[in-house]
Amino acid sequence: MSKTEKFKTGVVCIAGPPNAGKSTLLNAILGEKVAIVSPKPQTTRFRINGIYTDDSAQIVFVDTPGIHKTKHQLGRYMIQEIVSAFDNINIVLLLLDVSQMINVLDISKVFDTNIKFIEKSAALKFLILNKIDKIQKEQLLELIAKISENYKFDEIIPVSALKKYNIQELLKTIKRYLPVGEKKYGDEILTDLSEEKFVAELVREKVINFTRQEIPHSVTCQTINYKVRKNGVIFIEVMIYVEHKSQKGIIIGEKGSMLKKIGAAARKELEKNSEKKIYLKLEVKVLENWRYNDAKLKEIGYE
Ligand SMILES: Nc1nc2c(ncn2[C@@H]2O[C@H](COP(=O)(O)OP(=O)(O)OP(=O)(O)O)[C@@H](O)[C@H]2O)c(=O)[nH]1
Ligand SMILES: [Mg+2]
Repeated sequence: MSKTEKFKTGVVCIAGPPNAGKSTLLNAILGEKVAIVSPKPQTTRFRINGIYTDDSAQIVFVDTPGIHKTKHQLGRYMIQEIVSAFDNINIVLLLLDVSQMINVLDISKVFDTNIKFIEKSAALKFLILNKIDKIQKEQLLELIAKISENYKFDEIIPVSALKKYNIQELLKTIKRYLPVGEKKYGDEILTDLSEEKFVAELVREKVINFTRQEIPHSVTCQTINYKVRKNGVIFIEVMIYVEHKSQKGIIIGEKGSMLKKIGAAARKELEKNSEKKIYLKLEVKVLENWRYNDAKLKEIGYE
């Protein structure tokens, strides 16, 4: 930063439909994984703040659940999480998956619900066209022309969150719009997500990736014990809740094989990140129809 430039700060919300790549973008910006990612929709269930700091700015990025219609209390909770992320922010990034848009004749089908939703926020609105690695350059240019004809955004920025294309350009543009301010967080602070919550999320990510159909949606995880032992080993106990008895059997698997696979994958990733020895104990419990019940949601941490 040159001496004449002032330090910028602000809050930027990442919103958009499920599976667009919002959490992947947050991780790409931070250069570290703080939000879980999966190819299945509705992975993120609550707001996660990621704090990006460099020499010229400190920006809080808020990852949110996907904008969707819902039939249950968990879905309503998720929608509330998005709406509450719109308070006191500078910019909303509406993130869309371009590969879902290039063959759509009437783009209003993709846009209208999402735009109506983000209009709940008074902040500036940037359109972020994600997954450009999946389409041709000509297709992207055509799409941008079509969008510009019909919609007004403060900026339109194409990126690939997965391949990390154009992320620096995105950051540069965001900084141009942010006000001058002072750093609120230490440089080393990356997220407001506690270690306990991150571990539970990571176990849930493995469950999502190893199971099919309704299971990913019916599962939630909660860390019920987290201790650093005298020998430096971290002992973590995570409860995996399912909605029905039959799902418990699927998660455990034959002779516990599925549970073992989930645990091993989560532990491996945790050990790689923390460089500490981790002992991860998983348990599975049935909490009948927890997604449909406010009291049960509260009990397992959705407050
Ligand atoms: N090819 C490609 N895939 C991407 C890109 N960004 C994300 N993905 C993939 O898209 C899928 C969804 O990514 P997420 O980051 O979980 O999407 P999300 O918007 O957070 O989804 P929800 O939390 O369900 O709302 C994952 O399989 C990602 O690897 C991208 O730029 N290119
Ligand atoms: Mg997500």
